[in-house]
This record gives sequence, structure tokens and C-alpha cells, in this order.
Amino acid sequence: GPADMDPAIWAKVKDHPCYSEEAHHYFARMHVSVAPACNIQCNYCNRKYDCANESRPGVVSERLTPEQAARKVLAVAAEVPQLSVLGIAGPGDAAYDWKKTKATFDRVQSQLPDIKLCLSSNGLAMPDHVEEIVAMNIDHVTLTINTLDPEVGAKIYPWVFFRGKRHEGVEGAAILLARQMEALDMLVARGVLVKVNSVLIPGINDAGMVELNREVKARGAFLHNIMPLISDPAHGTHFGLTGQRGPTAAELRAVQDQCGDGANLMKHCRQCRADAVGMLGEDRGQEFTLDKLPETIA
Ligand code: CLF
Ligand code: SF4
Repeated sequence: GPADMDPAIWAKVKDHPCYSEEAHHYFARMHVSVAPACNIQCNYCNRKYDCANESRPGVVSERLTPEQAARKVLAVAAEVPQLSVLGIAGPGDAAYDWKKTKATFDRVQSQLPDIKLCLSSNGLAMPDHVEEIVAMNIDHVTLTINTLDPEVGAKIYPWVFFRGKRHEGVEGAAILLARQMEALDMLVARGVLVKVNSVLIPGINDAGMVELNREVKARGAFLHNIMPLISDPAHGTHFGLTGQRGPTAAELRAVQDQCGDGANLMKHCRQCRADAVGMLGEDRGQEFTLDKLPETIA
């Protein structure tokens, strides 16, 4: 609550439904799916669908250009008074597909200067954009970090694409990890609030989750959101096809409990879609599909 929080930080979280448990009862967020390109492969992702690092797997969102997205944000802002945050969380990686992310935010900010901007990334491309993120007044960034161990990473990420070259296995996972830690440190040093998402994958990364929580917290992450793997063979992901199961609710709770008090855990995440609109847990996206938007907005 505000009693034990730095006022400057409180000002950034008080109306952000993900960064404040309290705020999610009163404020809404929306996502626009403008960023389809991605630079890594996660074994829980089928690239036909939205990025599973910040959203529900197995969902296809309507992809928008930055211009279409800005029109949609204006239409939603006119209808949803609780709207406080615009997030870009896919359908690929918002930092890798940076030109589209930035173009969208620039357009929206020029028309709705008070809306908070939020983005989500696997972290690989993030260090390249931190200075612009700060200059654009983006106060909230999510990094999905699943392990501190490249051997474990190799079981989650078959490859990463970095500086024009594909890196497989442990080598690729080590590059990704180093960039994630660099991104986290850079963002924290500049006062950007960082939420770390981790997908809990039983038998793969669960044993390292408490250590991961301690590490990201020590580096200044504001929140750690440990999300359950959702693995459905029908989604056509590697893990789905190999029969990897997600954690039970009790297993997820056990890991959260092991992280202990003061672990800065987010527990109200609803694993949104990359085109979600409304209060958390509510999805009004179908009211604002492209065919329903006005051609121009005065
Ligand atoms: Fe969206 Fe994510 Fe920003 Fe929130 S969602 S980009 S931080 S505005 Fe929120 Fe949805 Fe959970 Fe994400 S409930 S999936 S944590
Ligand atoms: Fe899929 Fe997101 Fe992973 Fe890219 S970062 S492979 S879009 S889950």
C-alpha cells in the first residue's frame, strides 16, 4: 500500500491495474497487437498465436498497423472511462518489433498524453531501446525471465536470433539470459518499473524459481509474476506436443509460498490476450474490432 511506498513510485502504480492489486478493481488496460515479429523461439509458443510470455496461449489476435491501433485506442478511451494503461504485449516481441511499437506509442501519446504506456518483451532486444523508452516516458516494462541457468534455458528456448545470427541450445540461452539481466539493470537504474514474468514449467524450471525470485528482486524488479504454463496439445506448441504439463494450482501456490514474505509477487494476473480490452479478467475486445471502428476520429 501507499504507507510504505516511495511517493514517486506510488504515483506510477496507483492507477496501473497490473502493478497495483488495488488498482485492478478500478482501472482498465488495453492491448493493441501491433508487434508480430519475434527473435526467439519458446517451447510453449506456437507463433501462429499471440506471445505466450504475457498472454494466454492459443489465441489469435487481430493484427493492427500503428495507425489502426491508434484509432482503436481513441475509440476505446471514448467508451471506457476506466482506461489508464495501453500495453503492447505481442503478438510477437514488442522490443524486437520496435519500430511498430514506437510508432504506435508516439501516435497515441500525441492524442492522449495522460495514458500510461506499458510493454512486454523477452528481453533480448530490450537493452538497445532503453534510452528511447525513458525518453518516451514509458514507466512500465515486463521482462519474461524463466531461468538463471542456461542448461535449463536450453530446454525452454531451442534458439535465439541475435545480431543477425541464430544461436541454438545452451549458447543461445546464455545470450538471452545475459541480455535479460542487462535489460533489468538498465531499466531499474533509470527508474522504470520492471515486472518480471516467469512461466512455471514443472520438471523444467520449478526448482530454480525461488533463486530466480531472489535474484530479480535483488536487482530491483518491482514485481515478479509467476505464471502457470498452459499446455494444450491443440495449441501445437512443442511442450503441448511432448505432453509437458502445466503446474496445478497447489504447485503454483507452493512455489509462491517458498518465495516467502516480501517477495513482491503479483498474484492477480489474468493472462490476458494480446488484444485485451477492459478491466483485468474482462475482455471487451470484440466490441472494438477493426470493422467496428470509425474511419476517423475527430
Ligand atoms: Fe498489459 Fe502486461 Fe502491461 Fe498489464 S497485462 S502489458 S503489465 S498492461 Fe497484466 Fe494481463 Fe497479467 Fe499482463 S493481467 S497478462 S500482467
Ligand atoms: Fe512466442 Fe513470445 Fe516466446 Fe516469441 S517471446 S516465441 S512470441 S512466447
